[in-house]
Amino acid sequence: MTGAAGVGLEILLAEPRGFCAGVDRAIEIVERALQKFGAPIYVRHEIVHNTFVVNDLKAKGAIFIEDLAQVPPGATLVFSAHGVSRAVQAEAQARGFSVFDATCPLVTKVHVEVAKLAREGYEFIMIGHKGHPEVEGTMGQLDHGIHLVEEVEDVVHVQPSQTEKLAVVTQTTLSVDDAAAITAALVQRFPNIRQPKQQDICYATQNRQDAVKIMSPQVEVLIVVGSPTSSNSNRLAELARKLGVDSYMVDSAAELEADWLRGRSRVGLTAGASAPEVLVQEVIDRIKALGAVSVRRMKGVEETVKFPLPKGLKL
Ligand code: 0CM
Ligand code: SF4
Repeated sequence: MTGAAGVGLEILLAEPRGFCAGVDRAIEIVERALQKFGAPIYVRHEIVHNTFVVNDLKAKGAIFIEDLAQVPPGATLVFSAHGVSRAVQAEAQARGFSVFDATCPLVTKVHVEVAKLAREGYEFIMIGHKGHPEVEGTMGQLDHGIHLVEEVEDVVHVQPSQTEKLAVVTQTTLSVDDAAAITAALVQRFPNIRQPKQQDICYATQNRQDAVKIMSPQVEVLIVVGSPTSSNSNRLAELARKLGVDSYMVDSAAELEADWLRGRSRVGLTAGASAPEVLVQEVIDRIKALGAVSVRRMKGVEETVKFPLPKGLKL
């Protein structure tokens, strides 16, 4: 015991945390493609937003690119879990790549809804973060007619060409509460706006935020394992802060600072949907080395969602 942390420091472990079904599937697609077709396998964008996962797959022979011009003719290409625009799909086809689509089925569901409602003449307001690959992919399902709002303040400025047939769609990994506030502002401005039957925010995002809400009153600080690029991981740290709890994101155990735990008696620990459990265990070991004496698992909903792999990847 180094004495850095408070006496008798306890770790509370959030449930659920870490990998979701879409991330499991996306990583499995790259691993199977490597096993079946051999290296290199090209992957458009980080397969999921996690440094450890990306480095691990790079070591196994995956090459991550942003621009399809970087992919040689005849190569095997995987689309990331965040999905791609129609233009990217068309370019991959035109260049003749052998494509495996690791887009999470819950993102594809949003794409399908956009295409269906567009055929019925709808225009869209998308709630999401500008520049995020999922937003580019979903907005890129149509040539025009999707307007992005990032916060409540944007709602007064959005200018659809008509308000009779207007629908709202969202990125899957948003803050549930922020998305609800933006949706409420949209409904106030456009009372006819159509909302999805079931929210576009996915079960994994919802469950991990719910777990942080339950945990926050019981801890003095929350550590979130996740990479800086990961939207859903960032939302967990942000949520804890909104609830008055100091919160820090770490990409690996090495980033955890002893000062964060000084004088604390309870630390919460969770992980974004793209952060592997091995990193959580390394963070636990590091907090123990700094003085934690016990780990307690919170009760939480059990996740049983599983998505099938695309055809052509059976080993
Ligand atoms: O969307 P986000 O940035 O949270 O992506 P991620 O790779 O961290 O998490 C999994 C997903 C999706 C879609
Ligand atoms: Fe799919 Fe949600 Fe996981 Fe993203 S976070 S991959 S949308 S299940």
